[in-house]
Amino acid sequence: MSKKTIGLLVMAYGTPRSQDEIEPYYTHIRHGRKPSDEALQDLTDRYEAIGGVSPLARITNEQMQALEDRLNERETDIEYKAYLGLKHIDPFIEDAVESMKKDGIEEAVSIVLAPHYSTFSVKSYNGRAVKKSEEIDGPTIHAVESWYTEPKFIKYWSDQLKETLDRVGRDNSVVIFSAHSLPEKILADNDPYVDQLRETSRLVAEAADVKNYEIGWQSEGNTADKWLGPDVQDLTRDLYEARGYETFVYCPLGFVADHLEVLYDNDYECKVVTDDLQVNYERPPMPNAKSLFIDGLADAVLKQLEYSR
Ligand code: FEC
Repeated sequence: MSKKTIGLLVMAYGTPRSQDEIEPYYTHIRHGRKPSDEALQDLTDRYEAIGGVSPLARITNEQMQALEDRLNERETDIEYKAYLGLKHIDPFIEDAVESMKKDGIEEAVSIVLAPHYSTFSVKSYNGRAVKKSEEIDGPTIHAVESWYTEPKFIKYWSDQLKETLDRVGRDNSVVIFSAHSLPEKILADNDPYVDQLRETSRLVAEAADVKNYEIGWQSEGNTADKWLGPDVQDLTRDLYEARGYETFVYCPLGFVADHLEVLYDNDYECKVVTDDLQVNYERPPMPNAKSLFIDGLADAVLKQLEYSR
C-alpha cells in the first residue's frame, strides 16, 4: 500500500539573502512603507557587523530538512513533504500553500519556528496560511499553535544552562531569559505571549537548577509604540547595580536560531553593557538544527496531528 503524503508547512521569519534584498525585506516588515535612508543604513550596518548577511536562511533550511527527515524516520505509514513559508521574504507563506496545492497535497500540518504564541507572530503566520488555503481550495492545515513547554525543547535549554552554570557557578551569576519585545498594547487583548515566556523560563530554570533568573525583552522595533520591557540591556545594568552579579547568562528563549537579533542584539549590544560593567558575558548556543531540539519539534507536530485527526 502506498503511503499517504502529508504536507509539512514550516514557517519562519525570513531574512535578506544579500545586501540588495535588505530594502524590500525591511519594507515588507514595515507593512509596505519604505524605510528612510538612515533606517536602511542602520539595518545594513547591523548585518555588516554580523558578517554581511544573516545565517538565518541557511539555518531555517537545515531545520526544515532535519524536521522532515526526523518525521519520516519516526512514522512508517505517512510520508511528510516539507514546504518552506516565510513571513517577510520569498518563498512567502502563501507561495508554500500554493506549492502544496499544485503537488496535490490535501492535508498538511504547520509549525512556526518560534515557540510562543502571540497575535503579532504565530497568529499572523497561521492566519495567512489558512486564508490562502481557503482562497485556492487548498489543503486542510492543522496548525501547531505553540510548543513552548515541549519537553525536549526545555531539555535542550536546561542542558545548555547546566553546562554554563556548572562552569561559571550559580551564586554570583544570573540568567536573563528573553524573547522579542512586542508593542505593549498586546497585553490589553489577553495575549498569552508574556505568560508563555514566563512558563518556559520557569521550566528551564527548574530543570537546570538555576538560582537567579529574570525575564527581559529584546530587539524592540523602531516605532512610536510602547514596547514590552524591561529591555535586556537596561535589565543588565539594573541587576548589576542591585545585586552585583559577576556573570550574566543570556538565554533568548523566544528565538531558535543564530540570527541578527541574537548575534547583534545579544552578542554585540548586551556585551557592550557587560564589558562596560566589567562582568562576564555568556550566551549558550542556539538550538539551530540540533537533534534534541528537532526531535522536540517532531513531537509537537505528531501530537497536533494525533489531536486533529
Ligand atoms: O535577519 C535576521 O537574521 C533576523 C531576522 C529576524 C527575526 C525576527 C523575529 C521576530 N520579530 C518579531 C517582531 C517584530 C516586530 C517588528 C520587527 C522588526 C524587525 C526588523 C528586522 C527584524 N525584525 Fe522581527 N525579527 C527579525 C528581523 N520584528 C530586521 C526591522 C528593523 C528593526 O526594527 O530592528 C516591528 C515591525 C514594525 O515596524 O511594525 C513587531 C517577533 C519575532 C520572533 C518570532 C518570529 O520569529 O516570528 C515577534 C528572526
